[in-house]
Amino acid sequence: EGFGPQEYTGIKMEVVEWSPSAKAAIEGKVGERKAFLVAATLRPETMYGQTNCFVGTSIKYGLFAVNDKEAFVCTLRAARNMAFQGTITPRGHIEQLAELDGAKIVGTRIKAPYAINPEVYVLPMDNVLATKGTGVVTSVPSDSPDDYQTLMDLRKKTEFYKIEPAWASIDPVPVISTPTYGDMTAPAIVKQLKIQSQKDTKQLAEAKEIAYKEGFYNGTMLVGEYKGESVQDAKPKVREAMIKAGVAFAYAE
Ligand code: A2H
Repeated sequence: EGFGPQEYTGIKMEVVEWSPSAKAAIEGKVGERKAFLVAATLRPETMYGQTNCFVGTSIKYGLFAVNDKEAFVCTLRAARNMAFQGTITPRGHIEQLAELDGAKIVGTRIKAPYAINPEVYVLPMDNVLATKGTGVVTSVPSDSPDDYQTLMDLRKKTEFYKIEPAWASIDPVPVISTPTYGDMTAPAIVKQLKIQSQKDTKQLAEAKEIAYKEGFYNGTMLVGEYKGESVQDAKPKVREAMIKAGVAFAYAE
């Protein structure tokens, strides 16, 4: 990471059906608003390949009013940033409608904008940082080693992670091709580095670095409006299109 602010894309994942415990926590508090989980990503061009979304089970989230029509689930820290960046209005003011523990959000069904699988589930991830982005991570296992390894861990131990097998059943979707790793870059690098679980954080950091460079500099889009274009060209275009469509926004920190 360099100096100065990191420019993320905030992805709006509308809640289709709350998990029972999240539903109880927000009952009567959302009003007429649509609720969204919001994920911060550096790779908006991969959103076609979302298969689920991750939260940290011991992270505290809030449901924050954005305006009269919308409410966002994210950390208080992120809501503050959004209020100063003018995403949450009025500028500089935040209204928390409800508090939500990460564990309670797991099992919520949400829309994944631009994804080939239009609806996905919220799942738990050990390595979500409360101090980065929104605390919500949209999962693209084809191109993110962390997302891929976590999804594989969850599938192996659904009881331990307190999830239903169906919530983790969507397979990685090929969205970008790279010359070295083919159309499933993250799984190939995870295999090459012999990563066994999401606890292998050192190797995962290395895998993330390799996947990011390979995808960004050598990747070609396999799907979507910019199919056949380089990732470098497609990335800003997908970002702008998503923002224009109202399913994403600029988020910096
Ligand atoms: B990226 P950087 Cl396909 N805790 O989005 C842990 N990880 C978080 C996070 C948090 N609170 N908030 C965001 N992230 C993830 C897509 C993606 C990402 C792909 C490939 C690589 C990749 C789908 N997940 O990131 O530390 C988000 O995952 C590797 C660069 O600010 C976000 O982008 O550099 C990325 O980490 C931001 O990480």
